[in-house]
Amino acid sequence: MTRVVLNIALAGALSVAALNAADAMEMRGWNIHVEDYPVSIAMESFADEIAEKTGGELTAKVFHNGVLGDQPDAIEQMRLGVIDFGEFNLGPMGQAVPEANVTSLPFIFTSVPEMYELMDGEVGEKIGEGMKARGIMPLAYYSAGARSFYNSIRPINTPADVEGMKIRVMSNDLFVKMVEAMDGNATPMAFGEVYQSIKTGVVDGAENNTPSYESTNHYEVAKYFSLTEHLIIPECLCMSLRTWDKLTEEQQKIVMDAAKASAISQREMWAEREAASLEKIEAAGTQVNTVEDKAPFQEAMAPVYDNFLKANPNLTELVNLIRDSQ
Ligand code: BDP
Repeated sequence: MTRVVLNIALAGALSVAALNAADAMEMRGWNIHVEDYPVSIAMESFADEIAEKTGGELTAKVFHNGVLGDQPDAIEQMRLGVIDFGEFNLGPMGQAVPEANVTSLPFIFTSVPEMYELMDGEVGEKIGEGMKARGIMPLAYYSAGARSFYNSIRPINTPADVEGMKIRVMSNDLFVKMVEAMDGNATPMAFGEVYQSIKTGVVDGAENNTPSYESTNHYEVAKYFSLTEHLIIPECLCMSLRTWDKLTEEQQKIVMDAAKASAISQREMWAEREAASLEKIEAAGTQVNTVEDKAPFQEAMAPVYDNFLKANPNLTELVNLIRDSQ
């Protein structure tokens, strides 16, 4: 008798467990960075909060170091719902979402705080609408600071210093045009290939923020870092719309709140990491030079704007929205 009762109870418990397992959903997330990077730490806190608030019904596993593929591929995978979420730079995202390209125009934002303010407001909303139309649900905007040029040959102080240099860029035609505007040779290439390419002379340099230059050890092979700060491109923690649509309203709210909270901490960690990275690269022998006069770079890169607006007249309004808020 006792045994029968126990068995029934056990069977009941098991079927509840089976039901929960069937209901529970684990989402897979893409990240290109190493585990101790501000983006990675913030993504982990996003995942922890989701698991905690849903009582384990919804979980998120973050795959760091780009193991789920290179960035442009991963964006496509996410649109298809093969990857559920990820943290993407709006540069490579411009291939899929034209609206995102406005943030890849050189010197479009004048400072990182200004970028935050605009991305948290109407500009971010407009770009987000573009993402949604292409299967991507934006959750929150992270920081990637400002990007500057670095190379193994010489410090860059004027656009003329870039002439003839082979520079790796992220995959987006705008960046090719940007380097060509200074008579440099641009090579779009995956992030993970840059170290070896500089080391073997396939390219002379690249452009990025100090935390990425430091975390990838590029400072070992390209010792001139010139603070041109020509691009301030936001990053997006976002989700496949296919995955988003599978969530209950309550889960969507939990995911959205967790994303927003993670962005606040990411931006704080970002500022700290920038300072720490600068210290580390200087100690390692990088020659960092500030670029006092950025006007010649802005002038040289101006045709990038003109050509972009000529090719995308429908985005003029969005560019003006940024300009008018400055
Ligand atoms: C880093 C971005 C990352 C890009 C990388 C790159 O955070 O998303 O993949 O630059 O240059 O700053 O490819």
